[in-house]
Amino acid sequence: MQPVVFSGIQPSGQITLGNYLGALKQFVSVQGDATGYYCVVDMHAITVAQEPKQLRERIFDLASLYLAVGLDPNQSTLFVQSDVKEHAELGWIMQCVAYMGELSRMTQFKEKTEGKDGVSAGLFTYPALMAADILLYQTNLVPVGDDQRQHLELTRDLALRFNTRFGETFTVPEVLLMKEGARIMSLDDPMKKMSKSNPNPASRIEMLDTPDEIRKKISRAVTDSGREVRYDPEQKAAVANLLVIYSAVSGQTIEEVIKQYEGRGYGDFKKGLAEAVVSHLEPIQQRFHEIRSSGHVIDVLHDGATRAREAAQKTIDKVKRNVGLGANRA
Ligand code: ATP
Ligand code: LTN
Repeated sequence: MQPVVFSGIQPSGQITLGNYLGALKQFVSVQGDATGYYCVVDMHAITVAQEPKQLRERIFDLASLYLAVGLDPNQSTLFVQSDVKEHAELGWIMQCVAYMGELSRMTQFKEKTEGKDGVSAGLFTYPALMAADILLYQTNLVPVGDDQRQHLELTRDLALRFNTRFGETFTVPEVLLMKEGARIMSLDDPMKKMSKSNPNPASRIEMLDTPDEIRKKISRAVTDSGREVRYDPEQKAAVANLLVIYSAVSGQTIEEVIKQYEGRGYGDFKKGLAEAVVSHLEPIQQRFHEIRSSGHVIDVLHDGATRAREAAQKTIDKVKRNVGLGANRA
């Protein structure tokens, strides 16, 4: 049997090269060998304020990008989280399995709330909903970026706790991380991860940036002292990050890239990198615009939700039976 793979991305901003290299690219690379479920997690997005019209547009943007990078709706199930209400249902049950203590230890929650007023309760219980997303499909593997590792650990803990308390119900999933690309850093600060919600747009490359925007951002990216292109994540974190990006978009190994720039400075290296990114993204962008304007994505998402619902219902029936919920005696 093929492994079940599940992952989700929030429609909370413009998708970045970090999201692509850490997550999306893995979705495509496992596609032939897995039963894949790829979700637009809109209910996660509303844990922080979203403008309704913009949210709806971003849902279609993200789904179109799923298709543009190569997810094939005949092989993978693409859908929107809120279209399958079993996510909310199991999300609540997982909130009742998760402890306040473990949720308070989540670093993403700490980072996203630091110095903020009006933090929603949903942002706090967010990892319980994420666990529900994954466990509903009896998932074996979850391709994500490095920042989601802690949430995955919690998901495993919750699955094990549930199985112990209520009997074997869930498959305990494993995280799938890219060897390189699991943590792409900001262009303006190699100590921070590239993020779609960073207030500085120059800190990230967005999947739909124009070639000129990409060239400009890369030419302004911070580098380290010296002028030698060398892979040293400790001493030369900024250049190491650019090398990881170069290797991922060009298909060359890091060693090959270094060799190519031997004896040449950062200027040449950045120019080469910009062209490699531009030419990697160009066909994706072209497909994106075609798909986005065709309206085809609505049918894909409806069909995906129907298929996802079928799988999710099986799990939720089992969960309710094992927990003792509802009026069914089955
Ligand atoms: P935000 O920064 O607004 O929280 P995000 O950019 O982290 O959002 P998510 O929707 O939370 O985006 O993440 C989608 C996927 O992309 C997740 O699997 C996440 O681990 C991965 N990801 C996000 N940023 C990076 C990055 N800089 N490098 C590698 N993977 C990343
Ligand atoms: N929490 C993730 C998004 C997310 C997810 C999921 C990822 C929600 N549900 C299920 C993998 C599997 C994030 O913030 N990147």
